[in-house]
Amino acid sequence: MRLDLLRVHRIAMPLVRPFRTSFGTETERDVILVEAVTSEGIHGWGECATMSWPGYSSEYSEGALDVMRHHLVPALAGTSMDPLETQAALAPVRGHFMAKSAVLTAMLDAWLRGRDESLGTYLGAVRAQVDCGVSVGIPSSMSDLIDEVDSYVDAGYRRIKLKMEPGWDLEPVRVIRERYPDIALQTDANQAYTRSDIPLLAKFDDLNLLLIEQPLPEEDWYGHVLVSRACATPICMDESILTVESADSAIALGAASIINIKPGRVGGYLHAKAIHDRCLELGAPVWCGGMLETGIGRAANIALAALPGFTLPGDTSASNRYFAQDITEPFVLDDGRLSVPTGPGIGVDPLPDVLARLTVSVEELRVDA
Ligand code: NPQ
Ligand code: MG
Repeated sequence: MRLDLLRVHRIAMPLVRPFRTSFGTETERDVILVEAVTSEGIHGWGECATMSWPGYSSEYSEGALDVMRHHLVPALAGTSMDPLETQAALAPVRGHFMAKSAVLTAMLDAWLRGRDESLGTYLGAVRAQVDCGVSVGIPSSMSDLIDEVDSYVDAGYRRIKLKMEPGWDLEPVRVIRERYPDIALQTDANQAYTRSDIPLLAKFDDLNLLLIEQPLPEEDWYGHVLVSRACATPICMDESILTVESADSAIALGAASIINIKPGRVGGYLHAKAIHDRCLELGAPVWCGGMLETGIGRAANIALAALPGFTLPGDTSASNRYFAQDITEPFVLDDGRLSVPTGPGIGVDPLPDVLARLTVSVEELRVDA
């Protein structure tokens, strides 16, 4: 089985409500779906985690498309569909993890469908359902925050994450902690603080949080060591972690004690599994992050989150957290959990009519033999 072509679908997904973080406000998810078509006519799907602009990290959708067209697809010429071989073929291209992940996942999905094996089984899932958390954006008022958190608690989410930034941090977290004394609660700053904010970050110690995620800029490793020393609350890294070695360094240096694994950010599911394996050896908990994925990316993330080291609830929310209409059959919360898909590959497909309705453009990237 060989790769014939990659079909790149650009889709515009309206969000059910604006999602504000310390880096900006998103009202629509501009999604790139990669469809791998093999010589046997098998179709596999991968979702690109990029946003339309480089606000979360330096990667962004037009950049991902450019590197796919000019560097990733040409590098795939002559390779088989074997996941280790496709990953090795892209390794000479530095960075561009989200673009690589989308391409590799589409090919992995097609390869697994050809073998009639699910992604969960292939990765080593040990659970049929995963505990789900939800990420709450920065709202326009405290009463909006309370209403939104109430709705997620009522929906059964097993952990709440509050986005924060300077000026919206200690007070809202304290309000939610007082309203829900026992709920699993954590925060995410998306790099919005500096070393001079360490005394402020230490004040969260009174609020019994699971963790504080990525308080400082992604490059500030020693700063995270200082935060970790000053805070009893565990520090988790997201944006800083790109490879097994960066995860290993984070734990060894004491920059973080918990790792957020996002398959897009680390270049695909094999790399995500490798980071999981290393953290499991080190005894460091991991959890599966989210990038507002449609059902395509969500399905694969849920399979990953079923691995044994994913001991904390992930940002693997139900479809309706973000979208009134998902591109696949919706993922629906059941007692705060989602079921790991059991079908071949990622186990889900785009709904053809929904895909057609939301598609902005389609481009075919051919692989020379
Ligand atoms: C995080 N995600 O953990 C991110 C960042 C994030 C679920 O909190 C559009 C596309 C908007 C991707 C906003 C969650 C986004 C985005 C935030 C990712 O840091
Ligand atoms: Mg984060």
